Amino acid sequence: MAANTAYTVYYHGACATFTGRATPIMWILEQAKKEYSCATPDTFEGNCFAPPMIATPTGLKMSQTAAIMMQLGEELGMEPETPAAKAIAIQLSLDAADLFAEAFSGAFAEKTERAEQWLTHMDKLLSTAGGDYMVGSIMCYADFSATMALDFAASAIPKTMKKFPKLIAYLEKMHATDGWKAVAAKGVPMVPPPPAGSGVNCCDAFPDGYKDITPKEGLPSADYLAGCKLVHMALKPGQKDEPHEHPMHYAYVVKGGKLKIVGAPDGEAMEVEFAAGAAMVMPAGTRQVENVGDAEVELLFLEVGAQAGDTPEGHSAPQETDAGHYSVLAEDDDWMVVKMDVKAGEEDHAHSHREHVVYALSEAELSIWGGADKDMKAEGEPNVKVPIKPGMVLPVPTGFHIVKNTGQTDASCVYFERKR
Ligand SMILES: N[C@@H](CCC(=O)N[C@@H](CS)C(=O)NCC(=O)O)C(=O)O
Repeated sequence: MAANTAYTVYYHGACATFTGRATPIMWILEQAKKEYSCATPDTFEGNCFAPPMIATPTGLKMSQTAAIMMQLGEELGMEPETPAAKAIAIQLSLDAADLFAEAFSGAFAEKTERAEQWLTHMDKLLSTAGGDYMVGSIMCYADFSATMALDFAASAIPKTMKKFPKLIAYLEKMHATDGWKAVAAKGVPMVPPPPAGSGVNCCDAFPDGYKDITPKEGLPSADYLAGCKLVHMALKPGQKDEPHEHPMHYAYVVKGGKLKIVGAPDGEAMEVEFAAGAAMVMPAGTRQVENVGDAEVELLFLEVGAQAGDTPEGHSAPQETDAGHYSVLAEDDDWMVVKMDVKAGEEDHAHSHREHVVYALSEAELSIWGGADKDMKAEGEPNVKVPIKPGMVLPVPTGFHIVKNTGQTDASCVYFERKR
């Protein structure tokens, strides 16, 4: 019977869905052009606690990623030569295992300082190595150990990683190795599939805190707000929602407070003090939000889809015709968040809107004269009188109109409007 010359790597799902800590083992075996196969941990017969485990052609069976890498480094001729360099490689392999474990636990999302300390340490090892690699001028097994930790850091804490251009350049070099490329070609991610919350919208993930308030009746057209969702979020102090995903969205702070947002804006955790009346443009992404302040926080946001909609002919935006009544709080090329404040008895000039949705912040009575003629006179009876109260959502048609506050109290509204 022919001797078994192949290695076996035992790991979850036989490395078919994610390669995890088995990744550097696969890199080094590929780099050394060794034959190997992957198997599930339950088929392993040996005295080991947790995957990854390996079985080598000589019958050796072992676990612990760092120890496996040291063993393979020696066995495959990929360890440094001098005792001093060998010692540094051992340290680096163990450092990398610790760094990976901390990063993988998600702890860095909250402890960016700790993440930065780790990366500073790795950067120092590289800078003082006296060559292009972590332990000098020749690549060794510990470079693959370090690459696992740094690759993971680059995806988990990209913003912190960007502060270390030398580490990024080092990773680029490691990504050009045969070993790294051969594993990449398998198309299996290093970390398990996306976190909980991906693909689940906020209203389904946490109905206690998020309500879909997109207007459903009295719509100006059948395709009004197509692909958009107006959401009202209210989180009480101490309340934490479930992971969820947002498309691109635009937010307005109805009631301010302090939120901890995990996953924003770059996959890291942020504690943000939201001031009432502020607005912002928010990128798409997976989030989990906790109210870490002592007041209820209320946010309003419009999640948006593709751009669609008409621009009224001779468009005349109210923030230009009536800057005293209308101010743009946040905007990008596609949408804007606008605040309208019209005191009791005040009236604005004829102006026009693209598709927009209005949320009332105060109680008042708005009288609206609608019309396509921007020179029209606001005489006679208004087309509509709308008694507004806080929380009311108004689907207003695209086009020209004049607004007058015919109530006894000042009117405040916020609206989200397409910009093209
Ligand atoms: N220190 C070990 C950690 C091993 C480990 O945490 N393995 C994970 C998969 S990457 C596992 O499945 N652990 C199961 C367990 O600890 O019970 C190593 O670096 O290999």
